[in-house]
Amino acid sequence: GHKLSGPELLCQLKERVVVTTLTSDLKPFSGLPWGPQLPPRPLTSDLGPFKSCAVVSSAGSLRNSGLGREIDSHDAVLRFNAAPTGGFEKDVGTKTTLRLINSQVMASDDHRFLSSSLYSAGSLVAWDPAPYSADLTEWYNRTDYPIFQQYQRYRRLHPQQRFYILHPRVEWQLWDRIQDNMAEAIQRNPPSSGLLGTILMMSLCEVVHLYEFLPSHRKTELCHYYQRFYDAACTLGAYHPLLYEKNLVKRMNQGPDLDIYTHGRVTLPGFSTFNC
Ligand code: NCC
Repeated sequence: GHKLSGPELLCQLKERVVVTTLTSDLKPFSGLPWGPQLPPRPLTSDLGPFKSCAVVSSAGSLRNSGLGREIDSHDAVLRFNAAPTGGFEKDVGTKTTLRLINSQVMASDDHRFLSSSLYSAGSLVAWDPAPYSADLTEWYNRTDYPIFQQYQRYRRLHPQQRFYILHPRVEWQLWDRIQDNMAEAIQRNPPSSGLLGTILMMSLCEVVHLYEFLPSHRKTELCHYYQRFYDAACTLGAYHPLLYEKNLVKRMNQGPDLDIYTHGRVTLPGFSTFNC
């Protein structure tokens, strides 16, 4: 069929992906004893709007990028999972406004989610791969990892920190946009944290800069900038439809192609800045 242009794709995302987080008034949470631990309002009512934002992928190609100062110059910075700033400031900056974490990170012993100070900067947003057509109650009863148990524990230990859970509908509304814009059938797994975080920032910011989501000339098989582990699947995808996500982002990029090559930088407009 007809291949959508960048602006048309942006409009589809704006109109068909409703970025929101769980609130304490939603069923089944409203009827649960711990339900009031959830925020009363969604993240988009509590945070922003920001002028300029950075989304820092965890890619190995950030190593020796020297992008830290540029990343810190943004009004808000989003990081992922266990990606640290300490020891990597020159390349990834120091500021953390938001951290998007998958439920695997929350649950695995390796990441010491409940006790590590890595997670104490900024606000947290967690997500868990929900079944495609599940409602909240079905998902609640069979999450991939024990996201709700860990959420309750973390809230008790860190009651002052803002902590949201992404509404699982967002995953599949975004997945539908990817599938609709690809000729072949893609795996029915949710988008990566990288694309989920990008959409989140597009609903909070006037302009969003992604770093090393589309790899620069530093492209490497090094998986993360913070770990000595090599696997090309980190950049190209295995479980997540990452290659398709990157194809969409490339089409929506409003910055020069040279920015990708030199800085691994993509520029996307915030949803509030364009009409469809
Ligand atoms: O690797 P991960 O992602 O934490 O990276 C965050 C986001 O950065 C982008 N990325 C990362 C590495 C790379 N070489 N290129 C990239 O473009 C991706 O957009 C990615 O989403 C995840 O999406 O949550 C993921 O989490 C890891 C892992 O669970 C955490 O890092 C905790 O250890 C997943 N890895 C495994 O399950 C082994 C990964 O598949 C996706």
